[in-house]
Amino acid sequence: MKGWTGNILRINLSKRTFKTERFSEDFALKWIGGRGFALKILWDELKPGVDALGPDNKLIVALGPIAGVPMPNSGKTIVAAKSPLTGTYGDGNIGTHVTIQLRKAGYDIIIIEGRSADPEYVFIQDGDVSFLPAGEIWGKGTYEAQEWLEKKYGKTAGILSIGPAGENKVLYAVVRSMEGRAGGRPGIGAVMGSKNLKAIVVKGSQDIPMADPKTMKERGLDDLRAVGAMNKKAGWSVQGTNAVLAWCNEMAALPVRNMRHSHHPDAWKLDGQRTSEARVATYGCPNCTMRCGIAVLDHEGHESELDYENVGMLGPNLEIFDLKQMASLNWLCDDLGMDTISAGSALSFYADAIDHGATQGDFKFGDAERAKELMRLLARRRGVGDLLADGSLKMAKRFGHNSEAYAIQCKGLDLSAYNCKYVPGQALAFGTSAIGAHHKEAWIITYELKHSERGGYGRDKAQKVIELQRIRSSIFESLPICRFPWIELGWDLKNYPEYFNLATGANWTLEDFTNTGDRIYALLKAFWTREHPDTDRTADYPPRIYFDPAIADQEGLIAGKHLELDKYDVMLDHYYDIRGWDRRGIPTRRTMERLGLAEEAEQLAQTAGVS
Ligand code: PTT
Ligand code: SF4
Repeated sequence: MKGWTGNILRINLSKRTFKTERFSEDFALKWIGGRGFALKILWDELKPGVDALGPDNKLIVALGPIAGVPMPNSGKTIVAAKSPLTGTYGDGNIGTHVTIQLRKAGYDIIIIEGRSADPEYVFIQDGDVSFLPAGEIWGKGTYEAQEWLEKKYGKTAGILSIGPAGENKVLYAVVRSMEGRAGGRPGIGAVMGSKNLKAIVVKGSQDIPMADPKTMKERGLDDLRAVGAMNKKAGWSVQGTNAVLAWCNEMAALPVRNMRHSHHPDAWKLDGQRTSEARVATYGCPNCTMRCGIAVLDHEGHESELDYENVGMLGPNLEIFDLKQMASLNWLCDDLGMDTISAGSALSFYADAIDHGATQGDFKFGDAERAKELMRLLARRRGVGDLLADGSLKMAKRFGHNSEAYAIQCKGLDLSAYNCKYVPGQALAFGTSAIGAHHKEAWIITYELKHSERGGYGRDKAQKVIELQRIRSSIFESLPICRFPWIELGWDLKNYPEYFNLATGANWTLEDFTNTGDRIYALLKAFWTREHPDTDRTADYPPRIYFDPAIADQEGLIAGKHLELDKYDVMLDHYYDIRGWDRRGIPTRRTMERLGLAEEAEQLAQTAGVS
């Protein structure tokens, strides 16, 4: 086998043991790496219904054949587990030196089982693992933890750590790396915390295996330079991801006031021009010549790295338009180690629920100081923070009073910062995302608003969502590799099979990837179904409030408009039809068999009673 190391490092924290296992070439070719590997391992090794925060859940760190090789944007790692937020497979894609160091240590996958008796971190060096006390950094923020570990192991050591939110099992706690990076929105940081694991540190000294290392190196270095030059020319690096904020506001797709509104006259105060003017530093992932993380100084003087999702969810969504205050909320999320999107959504839902009499409390939209206090409380599950730490859907279930309708989530995961109350294709992308509402599965909104009829529910939109889910699940989440050269610069998709072939010696085309993407998506939905046997098509609906005429804007671009359920249902049927899933949204046995998932179809039938 070339390209992959073929090695899995299995660590058991309860027993303080580790061993190296091999995976087969068949497994590698069927699942590629990253998400594909993590999904198949969790499907095989987790008992249905396992407690996501119990010792029997497993934390997976997964890479693939071009992860860490010298080529553009190859510094990404997948962190995955059964999610405590959604109760199904969850993952995140994080830029980190772990990508390079783990491959150099001779592994493509780490499986972490059990639970340490006391707070610990693990240090992996080539084939060896040490279990070390984390008492000195337990309870500390991720910036301090990273610094402490960097002092011991050096700046280029691979480090993944959690903050107090992960330690206290906030259901949307993330994993952090390299000060600016965060991954694992569906609570992968909480799973790490439930294992009493503060950090994973990796160092390796071997060569990354490649079928054609000479061509890989020459082409990789040329392309790194070329992508850097394209980036400069495109001007994208000036504003980074936050360039999209002004566009969302203009198109009435901005999250404002728990997504009740879609445009705000003060939004310009937080747009890409303002954040780039305030830039004091730039962060990035390894092997990247695009470095997109723009940092500004927050209200307390910290460097806070802003991306569009963070600005959207902590700014207009909470009606906070002071750049420094919004940046403080962002810095807190990073330091405490929790997802900015779900934290913003939990706070906006709370303010909305108070407004609508579903609960009582002292938090209002626009109150930045109280928002900061609430964040500190929730990361430690103190007082009302204990409630907020469970996320908007679980809060709504406790509040009742029909508040579930305005918990802005799908399958338990809160929507990223695109208000799609009148963007049906993006609503379908969020609804059908098998890990919950994450735009990384299918970011159709720009295509939809530029190239098709706004408010249309045609089969073409279902087709486009599937096309994007295929590409993203197989190429970007499973190789895994950053998607920005493709998305932002139009770097040709064909580059990815070509690099894959240089690494593995295979002869794959884009079609081989998209077929694998269908297999991955079917197993993702089967995973959801196995964990939620009473599932039906409503699991693939966007937040109910989008169908309510009462939230239609009074004026502006989409005045009087909202999603229509009967039309959404027709579009969803198109989606199921193209995928070969039944009308409840479950992959049929025939489809699963066609995708090489006969065994998994049988297991699904036995555990979830579907046929
Ligand atoms: C990602 C999600 C995103 S997507 C953003 S901003 W974005 C938020 N970032 C957070 C953050 O920061 N701190 C924090 N405490 N919580 C955060 N939650 C949100 O998490 C990120 C970039 C970005 S910035 C994007 S779009 C792209 N995402 C990619 C992806 O998903 N797949 C892929 N193959 N390539 C991608 N490239 C880009 O990576 P999750 P990162 Mg991320 C600080 O983790 O769970 O997938 O959620 O990892 O290394 O920070 O890079 O406008
Ligand atoms: Fe990381 Fe941004 Fe570079 Fe992607 S473009 S690899 S997210 S720094």
